[in-house]
Amino acid sequence: MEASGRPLVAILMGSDSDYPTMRETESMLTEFGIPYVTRISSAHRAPKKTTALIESLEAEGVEVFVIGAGLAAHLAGAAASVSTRPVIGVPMEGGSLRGLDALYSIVQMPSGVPVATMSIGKAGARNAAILAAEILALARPALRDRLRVFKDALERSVEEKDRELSSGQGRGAAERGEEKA
Ligand code: RP5
Repeated sequence: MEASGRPLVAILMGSDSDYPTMRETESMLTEFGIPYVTRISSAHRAPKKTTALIESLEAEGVEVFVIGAGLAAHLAGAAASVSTRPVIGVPMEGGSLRGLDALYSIVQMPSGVPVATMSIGKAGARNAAILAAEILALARPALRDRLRVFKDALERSVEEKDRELSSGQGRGAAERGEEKA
């Protein structure tokens, strides 16, 4: 699959202030070779533009929406109310409630309008890309192979950390200033 082909994933965010977090989604999609498009819209500040944008992205062939929003986050729910494609929501960290407001807003969808809600912040943004890849891989064996490679690498990284810890070279030892020469 070519990363530069027709976008299969649309990354939407409520504001440019969400971009430092949503770049994590972009990098993971790039790692999997999945073409994407990134846009800003706001369900609260620009509701008509938001609906039109989601409809046009769907008409252009986008298969999964990844949506980051903060505070009284409404963008993911708004997309899910318009689209029949899977919508994955990423709550932004920040504001007075440190992202709990966005988490509750995105996860507490009424019956009939599902949004797959990730964890708050950058981990959620990365996981959103992985979940999008897993959805797309249902019909794309080559992408399934890339996901297998990714999961195997993840497993190896844990083994490596365990080995480093046991040999006194791990991050914990380094933080305590006990690293062996
Ligand atoms: C939300 O309001 C956006 O998703 C953003 O997380 C938050 C704050 O937006 P700005 O005031 O930084 O534009 O709609």
